Amino acid sequence: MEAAIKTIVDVYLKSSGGKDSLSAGAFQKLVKKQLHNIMTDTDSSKAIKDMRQGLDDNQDGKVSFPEFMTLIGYLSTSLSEQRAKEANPAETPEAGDGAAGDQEAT
Ligand SMILES: [Ca+2]
Repeated sequence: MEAAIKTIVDVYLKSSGGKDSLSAGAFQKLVKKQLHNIMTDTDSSKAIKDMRQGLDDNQDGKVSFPEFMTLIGYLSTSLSEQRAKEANPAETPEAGDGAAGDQEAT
């Protein structure tokens, strides 16, 4: 768990060049490089741009660390719902709206 937290912070700071916010380009690069297995649409620059705008609470065009954590929280929630569903197929809880689309072939 501690390693996971450190990884998030390290990856963020590495991508931002040590700054407290990610530029549009840096965010795009980070998502494509680090999140392409867990997220769908990472090939689409427009989809990433839309996502960035959705995360950008203060509308400054950049993704601050708290804004970035919104994405991590969202992905973690989606993954946890997906795993719970796989473990208990009968219960089928209502999933989120599906950003974590790592469907495995059955
Ligand atoms: Ca922002």
